Amino acid sequence: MSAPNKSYDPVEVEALKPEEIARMRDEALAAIAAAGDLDALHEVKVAHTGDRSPLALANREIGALPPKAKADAGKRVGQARGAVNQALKARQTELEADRDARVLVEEAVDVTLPHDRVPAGARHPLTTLSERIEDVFVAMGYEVAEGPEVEAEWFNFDALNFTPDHPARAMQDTFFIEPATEDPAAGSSTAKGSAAEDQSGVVLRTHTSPVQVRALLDREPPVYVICPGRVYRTDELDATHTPVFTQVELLAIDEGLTMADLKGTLDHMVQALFGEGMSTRLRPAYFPFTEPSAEMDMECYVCRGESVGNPDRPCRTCSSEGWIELGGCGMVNPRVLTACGVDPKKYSGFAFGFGIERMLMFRHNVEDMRDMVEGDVRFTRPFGMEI
Ligand code: FA5
Repeated sequence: MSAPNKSYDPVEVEALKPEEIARMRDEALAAIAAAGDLDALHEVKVAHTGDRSPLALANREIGALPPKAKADAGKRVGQARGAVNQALKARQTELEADRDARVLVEEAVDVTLPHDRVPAGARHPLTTLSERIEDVFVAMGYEVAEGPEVEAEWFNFDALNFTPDHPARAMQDTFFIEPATEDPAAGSSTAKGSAAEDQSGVVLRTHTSPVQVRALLDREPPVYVICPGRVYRTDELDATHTPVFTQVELLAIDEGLTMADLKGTLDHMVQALFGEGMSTRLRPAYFPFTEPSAEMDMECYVCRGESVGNPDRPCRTCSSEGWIELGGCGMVNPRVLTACGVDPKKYSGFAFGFGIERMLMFRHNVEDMRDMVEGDVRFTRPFGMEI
């Protein structure tokens, strides 16, 4: 028996010829270079490196070759496949970089462009409520009057018949900007143009009542004015007090005005603001600038008094008292009229003043006054859009 003929090594397999392998490789490289995006490259990859690709099929032929031819063909196919894979990888990196650069441009956000979701603003409920109150009186012929928040002590106190030692002037209640000049000779005259007026200190007004005085000095009677405005007191900020709050003051001076006119005006106001049939009541009180003076209460607009003595129907708004305290009022003290140069024998009148924050509290069930001053839109938003 003869030994195997090792010199016999046929290489005549068409698909493995060097020029054929080079053609397959070049076709693959050309297709890779021509792939314009990652999807196209994926198709090229499947076509030229997948199981049914020409190079993969050629690779399968190698196993049938004799050793020498197998080694040659294996090397050729291996090199061709290596070149194709390397080109694929390089093109993949290139196309990914292109895609990333394009996405950056296409999906860029221009933060300077105007957008259409700017929330429409609205005014604070304190402003809109005080304007609603003004409107009630403007409709009746009243004029809106204003005065400075930094006020002469004379307007804030003296002209309103506060004695020099009245406790409200004390540093604990009043923010003083400048103290009064001490001159015992000046006394405590409330007369306009007196030495006392000249030596008056300067305060942040503690109420809107000094606007009464300014209105009387600026106008000839009859005078009908409504005066909204910000006032200041040295109160701590808590659930029911704020050192800066809003008052609305009303002053009516004419011939023959009486307490009945005051009562009718108050009733009209609460009916206009809280509904038909509402009424007010007056309780004796003291203010230096009104005589007689009263605290004014309005009927509870929620329970209309039905909660009083009725544990089955408690009312949070009035604490089951049937009445809600509004503020102070009275007939203008003749001494104030005299200080403003108005003849008290000919003219009389009434005034009232109340706090808007407190009214906003009971009108809208606001439990804490601090919410009104903190500027959080979650508080103001439920009041809606009033421009
Ligand atoms: C006055 O200020 C008088 N000028 C009212 C007046 C006018 C009486 C005209 C007679 C004639 P009083 O100090 O009571 O009165 O304040 C009126 C209202 O301001 C109070 O009823 C209350 O609603 C409100 N108020 C007082 N202090 C504060 C505070 N710290 N924070 C919020 N509201 C306040």
